[in-house]
Amino acid sequence: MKTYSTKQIKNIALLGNSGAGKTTLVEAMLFEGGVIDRRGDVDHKNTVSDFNQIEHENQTSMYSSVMYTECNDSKINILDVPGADDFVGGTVSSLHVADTGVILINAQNGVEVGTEIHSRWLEKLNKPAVIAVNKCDHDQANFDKAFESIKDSFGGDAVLAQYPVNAGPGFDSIVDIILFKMLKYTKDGGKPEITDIPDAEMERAEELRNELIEKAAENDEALMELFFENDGLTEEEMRSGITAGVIARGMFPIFCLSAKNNQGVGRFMEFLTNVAPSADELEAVKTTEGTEVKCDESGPTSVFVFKTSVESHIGEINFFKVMSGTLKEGDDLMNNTTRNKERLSQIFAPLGKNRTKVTSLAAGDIGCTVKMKNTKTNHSLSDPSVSHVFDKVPFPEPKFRTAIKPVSEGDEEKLGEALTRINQEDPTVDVEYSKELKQIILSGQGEYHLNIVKWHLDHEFKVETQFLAPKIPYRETITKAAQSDYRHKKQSGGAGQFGEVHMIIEPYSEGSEPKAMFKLNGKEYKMANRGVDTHNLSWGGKLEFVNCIVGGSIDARFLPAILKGIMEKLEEGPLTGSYARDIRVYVYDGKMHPVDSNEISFMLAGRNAFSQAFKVAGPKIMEPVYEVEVLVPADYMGDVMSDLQGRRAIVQGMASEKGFEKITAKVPLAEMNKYSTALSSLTSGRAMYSMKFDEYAQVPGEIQDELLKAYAAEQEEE
Ligand SMILES: Nc1nc2c(ncn2[C@@H]2O[C@H](COP(=O)(O)OP(=O)(O)OP(=O)(O)O)[C@@H](O)[C@H]2O)c(=O)[nH]1
Ligand SMILES: [Mg+2]
Repeated sequence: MKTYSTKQIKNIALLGNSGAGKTTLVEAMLFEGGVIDRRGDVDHKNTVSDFNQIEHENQTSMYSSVMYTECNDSKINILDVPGADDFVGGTVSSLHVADTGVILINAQNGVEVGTEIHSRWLEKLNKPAVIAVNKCDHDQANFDKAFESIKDSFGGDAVLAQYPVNAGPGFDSIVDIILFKMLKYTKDGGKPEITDIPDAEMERAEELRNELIEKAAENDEALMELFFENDGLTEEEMRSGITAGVIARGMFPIFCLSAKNNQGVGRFMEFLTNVAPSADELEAVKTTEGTEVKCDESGPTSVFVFKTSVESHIGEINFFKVMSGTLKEGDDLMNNTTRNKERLSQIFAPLGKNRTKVTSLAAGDIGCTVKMKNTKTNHSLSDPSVSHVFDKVPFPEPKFRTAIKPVSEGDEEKLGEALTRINQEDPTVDVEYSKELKQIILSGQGEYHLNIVKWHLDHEFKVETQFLAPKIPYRETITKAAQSDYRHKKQSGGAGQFGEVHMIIEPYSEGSEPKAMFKLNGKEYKMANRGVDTHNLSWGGKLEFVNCIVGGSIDARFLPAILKGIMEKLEEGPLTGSYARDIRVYVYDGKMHPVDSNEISFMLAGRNAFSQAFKVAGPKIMEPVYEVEVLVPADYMGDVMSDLQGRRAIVQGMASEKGFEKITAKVPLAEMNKYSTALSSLTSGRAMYSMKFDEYAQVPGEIQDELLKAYAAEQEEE
């Protein structure tokens, strides 16, 4: 294959709800571009894009895949993504490097929840988009209704560039507003016969042309003037206006297709090559340090790796976008993320599970390579003369968690290795061995997502596993001040042990200052503050240690031992054995023995004094609370709200957003178990949500009692 220059390269991500026909459209695009000579079919499990066994079994895409096709002396890199939100990782990484999103809409259903989710991502990443209504041949196709739903969702910026004359089983003709012609196809599609627009369609076509021209001119003042001067625009002028409109996200032109019958596909590709922006037409990408990197093929080479996959027989394949310069086979680049050198001895244009060897790739192009030593998703590489590091793919936070363990005990290590590999290929799968919970916690985007992970473990890694209910990482803290003293004394032959510690503990909160005086149980305690140490605890929260020793009652050299004793107790809170946090300790008095005092004695005295004080300081269990955002169609609002209330949610706000109601609430993690499944069945899959950790909050009294009972029972069992 020849090396295409930056201007000849268009990177598109195919987006839209599951079943819209993205993978089918890829087949038609590759066929039209002469890259394949026979179109495969999702139902026959022989498409270029869906090449994984699990995708064949489910007849749906689960991973993003990258292909190229050629048309009009241009190269179109196609990123086909899964429509199901469980596999959103592949969508986000693809969108990160795409320059235009093509939103495919099923003419049967119009805008669906997957369409909404993908358009929100496009908006978030500020990427231009065009819309294509597919399945115009389907007997249930209803183009006008689909168009209405597009208008509801995208507003007046969605304008028709084409419409089908006869959507439905006999579909064969499209009126093309830009060409101002009619395209007529045979049953097998391919090249259309181009005819004049028939009289019966003329009025509608002229009206739409005016709308399109007005919209195209809206984003370009000079064009607007031309439009008024000449009472219209030429095709060439219209194209530049549409490009400007698309780049500014001020315009979403709509096309129509039958991907299955290869109707409208060639013309759509031609449009993409003429009008979709190339990478250098978009705002220059900035490095994490804020340096602008021009997408210029003559600049220093830099690439960004957006995807890593592992293929049997080949090993790791890294997919990248050339961010600047021209990458040549054999180039030595510096991995600026890991600071090791990499040689890209062979470079390829990816084509599903295959690839075509190339000698160079210009800025803006997408390629892949094999046999890199230590390079993975999200790494930036460059010519050593620059050290660009690009922003990472903004993968969403996990929202579904489960505990996982191997069925046979000897498989722990194998499971660990397999999960590490899975995480490298799909960064939205999170694995954590929690020492605290004594569980391996697997998190992902939904139950379906994690079930597919389990399938890979079973079938590819041959580790049989089971899912268990995940434990909640509770915390313990105190709610009031308490005093205690403890003397540790041991005198049994040989060297003795002696240490005595007096302390007061109180709740710590951010910004609060140590007190100078306490009145507890009718007694006054003066605190002479001689130094404060604030420790950030690795499990969150703080411990503040205030040295109030006067008159040398305890030697300064024993203070670290006292602190160590307290820390030990913090790691295993007295209520449920969970980590404790947010406590201030004042050590204000004590006693030493001239011979027997040593570190061990003070560690034990400190630990026991702290434990005693903790128990009378109004100890409370805290639980992690997440900020949850739910987007739900208005009809389901009531059901979703009452479900949330049943989950102890505290609703923070409600707002309407593009036909959806947005609920923001704080919900305890303990109540979010299997929420993705519950929400989906409550709303027939019409809602979406995200969640992120917010804070630790005290659990209500009755739940604390339950947890204490459960812990006591657990202790008895052991
Ligand atoms: N009638 C008709 N069927 C189509 C058309 N395009 C795709 N299909 C069928 O629709 C089904 C789904 O197509 P896919 O290409 O897998 O859809 P997708 O958008 O890739 O779906 P996901 O991978 O699940 O996101 C398959 O059975 C296709 O054969 C079309 O233009 N007309
Ligand atoms: Mg697909």
